[in-house]
Amino acid sequence: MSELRPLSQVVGPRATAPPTSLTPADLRAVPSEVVARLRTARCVLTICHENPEADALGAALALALALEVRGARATPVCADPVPELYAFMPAIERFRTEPDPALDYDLIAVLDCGELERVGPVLATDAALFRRVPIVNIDHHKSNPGFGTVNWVDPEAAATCEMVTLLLQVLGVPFTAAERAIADALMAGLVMDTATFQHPNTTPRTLRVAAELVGAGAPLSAISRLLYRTKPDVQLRLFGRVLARIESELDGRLVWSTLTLEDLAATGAVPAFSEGIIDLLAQAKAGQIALLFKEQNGETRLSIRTPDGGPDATLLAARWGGGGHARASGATIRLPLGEAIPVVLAEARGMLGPGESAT
Ligand SMILES: [Mn+2]
Repeated sequence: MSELRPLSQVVGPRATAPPTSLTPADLRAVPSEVVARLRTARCVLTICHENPEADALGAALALALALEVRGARATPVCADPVPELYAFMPAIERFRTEPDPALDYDLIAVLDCGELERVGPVLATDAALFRRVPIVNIDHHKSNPGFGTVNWVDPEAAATCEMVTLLLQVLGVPFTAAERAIADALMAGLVMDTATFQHPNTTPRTLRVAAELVGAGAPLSAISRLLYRTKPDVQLRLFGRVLARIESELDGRLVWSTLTLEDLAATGAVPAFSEGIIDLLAQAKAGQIALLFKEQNGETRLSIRTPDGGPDATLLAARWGGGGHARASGATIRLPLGEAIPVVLAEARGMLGPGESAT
């Protein structure tokens, strides 16, 4: 059984907290109004965005389980069914695609949603609920407009699960509670949004939060393998074909490869299996621009990666109406593969300049 601390030990900002690697400043970052709302709520809908990934699911699930540990009722909801990839998360079966009509919610916690519409169709099907019940908005997307009754938006947080971990510490819910389902859910979100602490969004606080969860028994290594280093054989064969065909020029500063419909047919791969190939191309040592051209029924999908200090990938993607981030962008080019490649390569060469003399 899990060792639950008695609720009498539930800590407030000025109470004596249990031993933790989290700092007082980490815990002060949790707005007191967020804590107050969650302390007093009796029946909470915890909802994340549609097309969910581990950070969204982990945050909504961990918060629901923690509220139950505190004696409240809670329903984790995601408008879409949970993808099979996340079946390893304990208690993931608790997710519903709609609020429980039998419950009378007095609080809605919206998690990892850059805007309220991200909760999906449930916003329309349960419009009255969303109008009537106060919303606590907990999110780390910079663009979040603060749609909640109470808002906690922290773009410095690597994951919404980082924020929820801090919140649960303040609420005094042990991370070992719910037979460790809370710790595992939060760790899955951290691993997902940081690519196992490799993305530059990882801060000292992210690592302190992770230390707390590993200390509670969350299987960091196993979760990382499940989320990032496990692939169907068919997908590995697809990667092999695309990687075998890598080309480069300008002393290796421009690298690219292609993925054709024939590659999918020959390996039996589905288009989603191309996920991750561009990140392997981006491992080319001298690469300043890595490109993957994917054939798509008369059009070409372009993926772009550039290293820290390299060209702005959004500038290249913008030529065809695409976008993304400075280090990772994409665009759809309304040309067949064979015509798109020379056009894009010419633009990319222009961004890189003429070889050794370039700065
Ligand atoms: Mn997230």
